Amino acid sequence: MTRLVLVLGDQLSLGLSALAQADKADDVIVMAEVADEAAYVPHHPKKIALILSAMRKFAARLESEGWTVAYTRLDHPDNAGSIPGELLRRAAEVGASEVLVTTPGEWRLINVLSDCPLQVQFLADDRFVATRADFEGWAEGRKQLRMEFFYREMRRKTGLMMEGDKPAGGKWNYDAENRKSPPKDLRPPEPPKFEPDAITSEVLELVEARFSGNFGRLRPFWFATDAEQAEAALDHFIDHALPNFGDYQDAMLSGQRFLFHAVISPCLNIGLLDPLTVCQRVQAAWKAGHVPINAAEGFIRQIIGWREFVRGIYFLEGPDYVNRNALGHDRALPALYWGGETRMNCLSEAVEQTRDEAYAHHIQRLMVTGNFALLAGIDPHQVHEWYLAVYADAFEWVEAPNTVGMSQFADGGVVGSKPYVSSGAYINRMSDYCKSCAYSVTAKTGEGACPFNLLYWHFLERHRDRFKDNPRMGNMYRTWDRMDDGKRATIVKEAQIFLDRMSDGALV
Ligand code: FAD
Ligand code: DLZ
Ligand code: SF4
Repeated sequence: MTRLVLVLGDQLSLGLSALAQADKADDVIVMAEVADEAAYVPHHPKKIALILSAMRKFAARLESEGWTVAYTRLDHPDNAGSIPGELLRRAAEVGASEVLVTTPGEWRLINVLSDCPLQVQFLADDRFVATRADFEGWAEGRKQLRMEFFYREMRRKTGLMMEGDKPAGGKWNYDAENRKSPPKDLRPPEPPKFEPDAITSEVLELVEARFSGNFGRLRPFWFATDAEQAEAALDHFIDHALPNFGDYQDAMLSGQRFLFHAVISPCLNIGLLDPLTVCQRVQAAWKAGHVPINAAEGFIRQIIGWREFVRGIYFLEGPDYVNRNALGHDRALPALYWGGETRMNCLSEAVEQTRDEAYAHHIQRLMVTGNFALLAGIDPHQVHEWYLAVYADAFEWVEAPNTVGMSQFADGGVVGSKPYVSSGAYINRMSDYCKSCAYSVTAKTGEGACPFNLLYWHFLERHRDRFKDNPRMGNMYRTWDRMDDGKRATIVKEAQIFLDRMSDGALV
């Protein structure tokens, strides 16, 4: 009996569990470009183009390997507009009643498929190092879930950077050697840029016609859209950027949008690269003496540590996770996040780069756009929807724990033990943004004082009851409490004036 095998836009891996369980001779693969998936947030046009182009190329690859693929294009007149709608249409066409699917990376789609009147069989997504059961087992009975301890388990499980049962080089973590301030003359390599081929060019025209109202520049479009290009991007990263990855991991420089980052998260998240293979390649480069241990370990930690950890949290915490708001923040996301004018150069740089590239690196996301939203008390759900929309690598299983948890502390401390907040001093140390800013990073109050300086203390004061006894925040409160009353009152008043002006739509 023919079954349908659903392959979603972020499941473009030949080793996918649904394909491994399917029968090439009898089953029909369903792939569909649908309006519903393009509409749950206003995705960046580059993200939509990446997914549609990669889906079309993957479908062609499957056909060339002998699979029967029922592929629906976005502009096809019979397109049902949703994933279950397309499944029902195809089921009627081929006389199928059963569907095989690798479990989607989003509760929304899991629920939609569970409610579909066909018989849907969910298979584990085994493109990760830890299964959901592994993570649940690790988490059980622990008061606090900390990435570092989970990461060590993943090192043991994979054998990556291990010498027997000991960490390579004697330490689990080489971060003390990372995070240098960037020198002025730093010259990072550019990531490789892939010229759109015929398939991608056709998709670009479609996206231009349908989604030009969404925030973000479609062209130039240069992302890798198939496994071969993704492999070439990885090779380039390992050869040219990885050796300096650790040193300048937290640096931010105007005009240097990628620094020594890999820019492979879109490929990893849609299935064009396998995370374990990527880590093995990085380990091999270290073993061959091409990269220092702090770079290799730091990079592998991001993938088998953070990436696996946040996925575990997303599924452990359940569908309501994206609605958490532990700090009760309710200010509307200001227009500057959608490209509205701002005098704050750090935000202007991060948002402009996001608009152009559908990419910003971790510290821009965490310590510029995320830090500001948290300090300003923006509604975390609006912040979550913004991150889910604007980055090419954004899928809820990875985006939500990073945004709702790590960046906005809206989960009350599940992902992180303290909020990631900083004044302008941190941004000034790690970037050159402050040099060209209308505000002064050294001014703490008064005309032209850096808004991060005001909002930082305002945040601590607003949330004193929650954070005053947090051992990792004691120093912050001691510094604040040592200031004289007059200065503290001025800071709180000026911060409030700033927030009111911003919410009134004034140029800030
Ligand atoms: P590199 O800096 O070169 O790191 C290598 C790889 O490690 C990345 O490709 C990624 O797969 C992995 N990685 C690094 N940090 C994390 C992390 N915190 N969580 C998960 N994986 C990580 N990452 C996404 O893939 N999708 C998202 O939607 C996403 N949203 C984020 C939202 C916020 C508020 C923050 C603070 C971080 C978010 N991240 C997200 C994590 C991180 O910023 C990106 O993975 C990284 O910037 C991708 O660029 P890169 O490939 O150049 O990464
Ligand atoms: C993000 C996205 C978009 C924009 N379009 C499609 C699509 O047309 N068809 C499809 O199968 N998947 C798409 N996706 C990816 C899904 O939204 C993704 O599979 C879920 O968010 C689960 O991670
Ligand atoms: Fe950002 Fe403040 Fe520096 Fe301006 S001075 S770039 S607002 S941190």
